[in-house]
Amino acid sequence: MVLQVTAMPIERRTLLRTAVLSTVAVASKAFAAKTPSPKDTLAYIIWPHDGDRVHGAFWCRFGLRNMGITHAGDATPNSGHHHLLVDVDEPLDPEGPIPSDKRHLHFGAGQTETRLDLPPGRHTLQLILGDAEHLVFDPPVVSRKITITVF
Ligand SMILES: [Cu+2]
Repeated sequence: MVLQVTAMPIERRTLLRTAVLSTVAVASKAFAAKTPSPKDTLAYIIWPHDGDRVHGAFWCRFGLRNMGITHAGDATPNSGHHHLLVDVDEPLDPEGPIPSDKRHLHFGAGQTETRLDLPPGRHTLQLILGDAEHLVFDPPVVSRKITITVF
């Protein structure tokens, strides 16, 4: 098989490679088909504010403009559920679902607030909306990342 390819005129090999590459590109594009988010959507953290100092456990309140909140698994257009990223610096995998662990909190019941009890020190908080399958929207609906200090 390899010998046959090598024996081909160069033009033919290039064509073949191009065909294979474009098939891969189409496949990954189809796989990456994302749920669209409407224009002018805004996710934002209502409370606390960037730079706040909070004492002990606190309520974090989630804001969302121009889209609705629903539970995980519901694919109603223009709606999703909140995720709160706590001290997450690495970018999310744009193809995969939002991870679920102590730093990636899912609010699949449609919650718009949560009580956080973080250890003393500086922390970052950022909201990102996920679709029915916990995938990021296109374009992503993500809040500004805020930094707070717990004491
Ligand atoms: Cu989720």
